[in-house]
Amino acid sequence: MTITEVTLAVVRLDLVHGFETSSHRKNHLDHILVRATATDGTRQLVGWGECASPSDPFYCGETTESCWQILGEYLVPMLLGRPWGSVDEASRLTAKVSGNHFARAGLEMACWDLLAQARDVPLVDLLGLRTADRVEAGVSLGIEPSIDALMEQVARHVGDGYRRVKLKIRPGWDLEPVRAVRAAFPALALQVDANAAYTTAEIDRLVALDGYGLLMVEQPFAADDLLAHAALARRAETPVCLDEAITSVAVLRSALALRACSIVNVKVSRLGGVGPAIAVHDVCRDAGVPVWCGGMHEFGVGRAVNLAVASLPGFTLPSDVSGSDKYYRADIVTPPIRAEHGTVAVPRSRPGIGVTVDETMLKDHTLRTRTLQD
Ligand code: OSB
Ligand code: MG
Repeated sequence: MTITEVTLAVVRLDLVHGFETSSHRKNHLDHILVRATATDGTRQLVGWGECASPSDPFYCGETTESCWQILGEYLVPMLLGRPWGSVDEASRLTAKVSGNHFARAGLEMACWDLLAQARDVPLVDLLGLRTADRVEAGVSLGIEPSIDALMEQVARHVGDGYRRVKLKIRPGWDLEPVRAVRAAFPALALQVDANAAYTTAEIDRLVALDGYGLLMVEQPFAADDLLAHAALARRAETPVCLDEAITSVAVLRSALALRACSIVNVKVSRLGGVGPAIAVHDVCRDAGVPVWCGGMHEFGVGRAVNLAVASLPGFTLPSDVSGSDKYYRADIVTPPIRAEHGTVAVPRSRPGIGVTVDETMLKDHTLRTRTLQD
């Protein structure tokens, strides 16, 4: 397989409902779609990937702009015109680029799409023999202006059949919303995500979440503070899950050795692609650590890839893989990705990522493009 041309497109979709985390509120997303043309023997193939970086450097250091630059100036030129036989091999061609996982993931996904098309199978069939056909879907709900507004969101999504609700928290928006949601939904599978908003001085607030029957508390402290998470894990009954902290298998091994978490959020974008996400899944599985698939409000391309990854057997907890309609009025892929009775089907309507990019939708929402050729 040799990639001969790559077009990068910054695509903007408005969210149907603004989303606020501990760091900021957003109303639209600018993701970079990666369209890679390749030759495989006598066939010409087109593969798609998605760089789901937030626009601002608050979740991690990357931004849409940094991804645009790293893809255009480094990752794509390093891959263009160079033959590869596996995605691992393709990734080694760009291994000199350190960090920049969101940028890397966008291109790596396109390689998986190409490889699966070359083999004439849906991506999920390349990933393992024991994959599931449907993935248990949870929903991630942002911070709202009031408890009433939050309760309305929770009720709507529970009514839609989602199997688990995750609430974004921050110091001051934590015990009160959890208490209110738990009181109204005593049996709901509920968890919280702080996006690194707490300091160890506030550890008592987090310990106070014990008693609300939460599935987990996700990434309360800074991404690099494994010891703070280990301290919480020792004190609290609520299981600690890591998201931002887990950027590689090496960090994962350190986190597990330090007992900093007992659950891991596997996020394809954060880890730099499907390959590293599978590697994290495998280590967790061997260690008996349950995982679930996190998201970055991906458009249909990234969402389809997340679903394939989330079908692996270690994903025993509900994932952040909601239907596209939770986020956008219309998505850029067909068939649309939908949750039914709290599960989402792993796409397999075509070889590769299993969904087709709607080129008209894409064009209508594209802000700018750049094409690079061998
Ligand atoms: O921490 O998981 C997170 C969205 C943007 C940035 C960070 C996170 C999230 C989510 C959304 O929780 C999950 C989804 O895609 O539904
Ligand atoms: Mg998170």
